Amino acid sequence: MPDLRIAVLGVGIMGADHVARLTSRISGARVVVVNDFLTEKAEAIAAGIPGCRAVTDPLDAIADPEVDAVVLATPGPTHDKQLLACLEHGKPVLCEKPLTTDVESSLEVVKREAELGKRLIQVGFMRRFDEEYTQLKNLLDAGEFGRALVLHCVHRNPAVPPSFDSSMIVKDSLVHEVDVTRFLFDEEIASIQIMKPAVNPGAPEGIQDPQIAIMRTESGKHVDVELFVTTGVAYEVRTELVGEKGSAFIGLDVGLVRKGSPGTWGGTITPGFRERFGRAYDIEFQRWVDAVRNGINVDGPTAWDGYAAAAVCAAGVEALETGLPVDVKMVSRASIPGA
Ligand code: ISE
Repeated sequence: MPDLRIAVLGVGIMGADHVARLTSRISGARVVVVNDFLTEKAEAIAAGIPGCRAVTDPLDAIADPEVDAVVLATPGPTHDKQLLACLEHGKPVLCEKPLTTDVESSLEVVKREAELGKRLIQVGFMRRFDEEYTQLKNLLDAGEFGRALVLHCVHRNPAVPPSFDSSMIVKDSLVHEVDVTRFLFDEEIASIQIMKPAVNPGAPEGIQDPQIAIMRTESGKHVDVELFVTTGVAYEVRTELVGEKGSAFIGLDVGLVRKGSPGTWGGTITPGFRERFGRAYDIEFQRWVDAVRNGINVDGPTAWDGYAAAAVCAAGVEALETGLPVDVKMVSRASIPGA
């Protein structure tokens, strides 16, 4: 079977990482086109890959007859137009989160894909491919914990880009726990509240950091998340599931533990999400490439999952402003046949 010819749109930190991954670790695929609004950057990356060229317009890259599938790592606000173009040209696409930046355009994308009658869009919620999350999900589905009741999560970043504001802690960071909750529990999130503890004096002026999110699923399960994105320490993502027959913890980051002098012991904490979830990204990409080559196109979170996450985050941003619990507003999945 010939290699899948991929266009990677957006070669910032994440996109460049995906180009490297596809070029060196993923089998059955090669990057034939790269695009970025910084054309020189795209050209420099293309120059380092045999048979790869830089294309200036992202829509031309999607339409290119020599491109079989697309990876979107462009800024979120450009996703809706690019996703619709992928649908129009029948190109399978792996779209980094968010699906789009607002609920309405996410729903539009879901509907347009459903009208086609075949799935083309996979959303890059990489935690679903992490070995610890997969293990937790398998144990839960096997009934090992009995009925799941509570999820306690910690999501800490050492730092975030200067463009980050309080609402991005919800839309860019909490969105992962939103997806993890839906993935583990197989149900929608019904409401969300955000508490605002005393602010970290080291956080940039005006940012509400940390935040505590409290979510409730449709069946009444409780999820709490500490979000703290300016710790100055390292990358920490922990999840504890509590069920009627026991509990389990993932994300302890326990690698090698060293004893040293004078009288200390310890190890290292993962510096950032690319290191912490590097293996998950590799698994995600290999499975996606295999799915596209086999004509299935999607093997992971769908456009619907992207829409559901957008709906919860929109309610989260409202909750951040009001301090009150906010109900999540979503259309029913059954109302869009094929979604
Ligand atoms: C970033 O965009 C990610 O997706 C990381 O996984 C998350 O930990 C971080 O908070 C986000 O800004």
